[in-house]
Amino acid sequence: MPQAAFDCVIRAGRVGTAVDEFDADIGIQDGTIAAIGRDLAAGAIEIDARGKLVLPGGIDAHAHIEQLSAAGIVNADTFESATTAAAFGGTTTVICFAAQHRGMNLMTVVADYMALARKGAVIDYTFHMILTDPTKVTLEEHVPALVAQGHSTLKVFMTYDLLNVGDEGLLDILLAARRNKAFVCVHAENHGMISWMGKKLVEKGYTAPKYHTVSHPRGCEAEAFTRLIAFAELIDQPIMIFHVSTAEGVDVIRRARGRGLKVFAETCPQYLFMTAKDLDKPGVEGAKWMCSPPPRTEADQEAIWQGLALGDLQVVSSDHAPYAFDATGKLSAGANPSFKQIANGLPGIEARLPLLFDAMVSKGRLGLPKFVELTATAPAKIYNLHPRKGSIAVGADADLVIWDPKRQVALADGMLHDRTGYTPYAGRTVRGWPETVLRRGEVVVRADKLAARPGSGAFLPRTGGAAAAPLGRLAADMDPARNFGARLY
Ligand code: DUC
Ligand code: ZN
Ligand code: ZN
Repeated sequence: MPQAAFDCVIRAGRVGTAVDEFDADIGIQDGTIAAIGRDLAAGAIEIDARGKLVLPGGIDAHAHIEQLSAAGIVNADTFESATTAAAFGGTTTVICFAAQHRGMNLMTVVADYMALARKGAVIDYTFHMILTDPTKVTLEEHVPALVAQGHSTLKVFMTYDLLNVGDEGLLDILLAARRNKAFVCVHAENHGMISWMGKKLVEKGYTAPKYHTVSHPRGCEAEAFTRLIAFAELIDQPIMIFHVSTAEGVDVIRRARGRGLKVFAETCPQYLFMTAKDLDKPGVEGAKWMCSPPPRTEADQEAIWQGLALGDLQVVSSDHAPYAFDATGKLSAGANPSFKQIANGLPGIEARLPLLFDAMVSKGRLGLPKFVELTATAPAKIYNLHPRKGSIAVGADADLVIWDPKRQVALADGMLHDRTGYTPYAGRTVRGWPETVLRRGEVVVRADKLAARPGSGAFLPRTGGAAAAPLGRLAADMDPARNFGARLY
């Protein structure tokens, strides 16, 4: 028997990238793509992809996994369950969080999350480091050491009593990022408005989950974006604004980008497919749709789609933040909590790509190349995982998903692989489903079965890369040539 030319050949699929669509075979050797062409020689494994789409594995750049909240609740998933759910949903790389809480040593925090991922992950992973305690030691010793180990994004909260770093803390973090060539991702909402509205609502007895949406007035997003952008411009530090939910927020970002600033932005399926009305359910049922920022209106959805179309927003991540609808999660404060006592977050790591495929490819909104761009290529480029990840090219990791564009799936509670037991998209039918998933050339999902060992996911060390590089446009107040010689960097 002649020796196979490749470890694996995916044959006769319709290959899709962020720029092209073409019919081809893909030959895989030693975990990477070795050839793309017609009538390739045999593989030891042959996968027939006729009638199917072969797309890059998804990159989910925002997922909370096995993460401890400031209130002491651990989310529902382990690295094994969350990354299994991700793989079933066509995602082969995840960027999750190493979450520092106040008083914690960042070095230890990162080591602990790394150990959890090393043990459980079935897909490849890398981290954003959440900073809630930007002490001198954290910023001047730990951040440089961790960046050198391949942890090159800092994530910051501008809200939450126990997480937000305040204006000066944020400036310190932006400066530390600039010094270390790291990137900064931000949860940007006005803390005072949220806190004040929350108190007023609860005081007057408006405690149901739907009032969570009212407690995050839409203006709190545009205000925080504007302030954050002013800070980033002062420091000359590129930023990523997480989970954009409002039309006004999109507008602020567009104007900043129009001035040439390196402001990147993300949204999530919950802001494209859900509205505040989803939280209007009897009793505390609406808690299942509670996330921060909250879903808004159809007009906001349209504005966000437009922002994606125009490139003002570049990435659609899940913001997977899974809490079960029971005493371990959403109902940890009892059976009838006020919205202020309910953990914020939704499961979404598995449904992200099918929902977007259905909207963008099956129904045609923005089309297949844009689907690939938003869900794989752009996050790979922005987070400096490209060209290893995020596209289909010779030399790239063979992270490939074979989609059945015709398969219709009715989403229902209990059918996905995370451990919340529910999906906020229950009752929705999507067309197009990730059937076979390869991670570095290995089949990890096939015929609705997982074939990957926990811990087989690889850590992806990263530097900040091009997205994190400052513009070199010094603000006058930071420029010794224009600030009477003060050296502040
Ligand atoms: N922000 C997130 O990014 N995820 C979950 C909750 C939150 O507020
Ligand atoms: Zn957030
Ligand atoms: Zn998040």
